Amino acid sequence: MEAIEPFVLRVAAAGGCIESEAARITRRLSDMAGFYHDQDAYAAMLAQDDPVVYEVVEAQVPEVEGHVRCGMTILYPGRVGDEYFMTKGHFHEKPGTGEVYYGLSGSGMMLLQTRQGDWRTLSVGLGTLAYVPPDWGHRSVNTGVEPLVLFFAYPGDAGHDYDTIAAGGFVRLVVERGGGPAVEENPGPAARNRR
Ligand code: PAN
Ligand code: ZN
Repeated sequence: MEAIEPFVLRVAAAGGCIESEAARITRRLSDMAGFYHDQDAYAAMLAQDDPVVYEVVEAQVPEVEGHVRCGMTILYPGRVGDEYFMTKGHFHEKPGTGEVYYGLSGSGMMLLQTRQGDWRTLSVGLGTLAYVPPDWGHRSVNTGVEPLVLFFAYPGDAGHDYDTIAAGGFVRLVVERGGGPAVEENPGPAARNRR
């Protein structure tokens, strides 16, 4: 296994900041074509602005068995139509690899589903540990008004399969109804824009 020096990262909940050696990925609205169910709302919003939807700050840990990849996701508040800002979501490529999340600020939900279509939701946010068992696809959703900041840790060799979710989405959506979040059936690509 590749050896690295032990290290600490200073994690600041409010600013979502990890100092020292960390890679930062920024996902803007324009990076999320096809992910939101209301494609008209997506296009209209993008015509006005291209906000940052989320950032991932990840420690430089080898992507091999035995290491633990870790970092944090900063998911900003907002909506595309009635659907709250969310991460793309993925399955881990390597079967049998789970993940732990811990909420440092904000509030939201995690959508989970298996490749067979079984699904769950978890409340996540400040002070909540969310356990993603092996083989459950996962997506974080910010249903609050502050940034949702989540620390995460997962096996170094897990790998990421984005294609499955990009193609079919999750079977449930987290949408705003009457001022609060509701979990609804995803009408699917055929029903998009009919709502
Ligand atoms: C997290 C996610 C992070 C961003 O590190 O990668 O929250 O979500 P997407 O990767 O779905 O865009 C994780 O679950 N890693 O395995
Ligand atoms: Zn993951």
